[in-house]
Amino acid sequence: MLSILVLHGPNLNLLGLREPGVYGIVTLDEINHQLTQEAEKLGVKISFLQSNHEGVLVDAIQGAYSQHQGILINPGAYTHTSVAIRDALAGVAIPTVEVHLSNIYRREAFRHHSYIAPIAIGQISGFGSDSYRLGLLALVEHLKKTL
Ligand code: CA2
Repeated sequence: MLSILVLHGPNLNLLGLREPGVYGIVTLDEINHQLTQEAEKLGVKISFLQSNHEGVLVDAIQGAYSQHQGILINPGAYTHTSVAIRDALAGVAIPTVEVHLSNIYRREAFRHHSYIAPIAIGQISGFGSDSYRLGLLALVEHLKKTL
């Protein structure tokens, strides 16, 4: 069975609890629950990790090698800063889909650049919590076609 690792970056543990005007009212637990249901429908296994620490995310990506066939990641603010996360994803060469709750291209200029996008299969940005569900679907479709 295909196994997907979902990674949530810094501050995403605050979803639904702070700044609902920007990021909505859905909590991270609710997003993970929706993804678990979607994964069941798609017939794939799914695991989750949220961390506020860049090195923890790098370790999780390295640990995914030969354990997971796909990575779904919202790198949060590390999207715009982290060469380390990009290098880890490129290093393990696990097909990755990048997702964002907000449309990063409608926001401040510093959010328009992603270090992750060039090494990802693709990016889904701007659909709130649906970005994760759409991203999982795109990732699993891609894996089923290519593996
Ligand atoms: O839109 C996204 O998903 C982002 O990855 C969210 C990041 C932001 O830095 C990226 O530019 C775009 C921020 C996540 C912070 O989440 C919070 C949630 C509730 C309260 C405060 C922060």
